[in-house]
Amino acid sequence: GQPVEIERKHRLTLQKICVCKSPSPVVPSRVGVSQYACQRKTTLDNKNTLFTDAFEILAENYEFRENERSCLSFRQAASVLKSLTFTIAGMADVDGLPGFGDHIRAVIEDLIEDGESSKVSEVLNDEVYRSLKLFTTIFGVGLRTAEKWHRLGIRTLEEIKSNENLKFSKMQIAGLQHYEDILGGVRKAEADAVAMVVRDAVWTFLPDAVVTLTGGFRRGNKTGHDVDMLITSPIQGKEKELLHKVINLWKKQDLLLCHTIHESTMDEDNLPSKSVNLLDHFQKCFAILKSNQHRGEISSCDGPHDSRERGKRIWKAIRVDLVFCPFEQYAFALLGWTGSRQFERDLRRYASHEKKMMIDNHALYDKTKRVFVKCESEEEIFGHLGLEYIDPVERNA
Ligand code: DCT
Ligand code: MG
Repeated sequence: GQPVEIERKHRLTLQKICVCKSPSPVVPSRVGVSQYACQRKTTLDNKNTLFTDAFEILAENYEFRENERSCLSFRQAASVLKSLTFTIAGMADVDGLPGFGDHIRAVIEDLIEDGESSKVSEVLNDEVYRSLKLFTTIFGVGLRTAEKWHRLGIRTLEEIKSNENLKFSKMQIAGLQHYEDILGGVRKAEADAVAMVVRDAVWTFLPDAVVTLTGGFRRGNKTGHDVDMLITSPIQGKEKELLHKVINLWKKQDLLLCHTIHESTMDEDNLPSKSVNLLDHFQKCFAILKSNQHRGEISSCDGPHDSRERGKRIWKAIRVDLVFCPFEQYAFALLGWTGSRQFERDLRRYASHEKKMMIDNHALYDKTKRVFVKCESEEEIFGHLGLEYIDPVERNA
């Protein structure tokens, strides 16, 4: 790729990115283990689930309590352990690993000695944690709503559903309606079937469109919580027309159980962004689709009540995210939407701290040369960042 002139629009976009600070001082790393996930290979073969499961519970609790620093420390530590090719058996194995401070070491010590951690048990028994965990698994329910419901004394799904004073968004109504289906997650075969339905719909209107399954499934996961689809068109600007056409088609086919559209905020850099909690400026759609359970394809058959009352589940509700990006940003969007979250976080941190560059889902900016670096593939992006290419299946940080 050739460096290109600074485009003001992109520069402003990049200035808004929050680059996470390293949660703990840099410790000399244990033989070759980098503090950055984008310099580690992390397959799905996690040899340290005992520790990483515990860390993820503690991190989530810190997230609920809005202790960002501790949350990140535990997520980073879990991520480091996931990349190891051996199982931690004693405290000496942890020496020199980047970011392993006293709090983290204490939890590891407990787990090595007793096979369990009192801190984790405490969290799992904590009433606030249990409520927030339960409520935030409902599609459309964020931390604020979950906290509010907990403060109102609500503790169970039944209490939510039967409370006549609560007002629900359309996403929350659908989230409650299809709670079990969504909680059950998505299998790879189901994701492939949904990907085909998305392709069919998109190609009806634009046969040249590029439609890619991203997220955890691109990293080789056998299951996931949703299906992430990235869509672009080599014909400039054509992708902009797609979403509304696809939605109308699916409505006619009776495939849509719920959808929310976020229009692109790419051209609104001069306005205060209304979408601070979204990770990029692309047009996107968060939807729940009907997926056929048996034939492995989306069905437009009966409604849920008819089929379920007869004991035959004809379809399953599946969470789908559609993201539409301009062709010249495709490589960045693909890299961003492939994840993992920790991998993305560390890619941004690495670019900023080690290379004086900024990367987001739209572009790569070289702060020294003051240019945007054009990239047509993920390989090129890694190259420009001076990183060895990491395959998607090794980005499970
Ligand atoms: N992503 C990110 N930051 C966010 C949200 C998402 O970097 N705040 C990226 C990383 C993964 C990708 O988008 C898709 O997100 P998810 O679907 O939430 O994650 P996943 O890895 O696909 O995992 P899951 O199996 O839970 O869907
Ligand atoms: Mg996903």
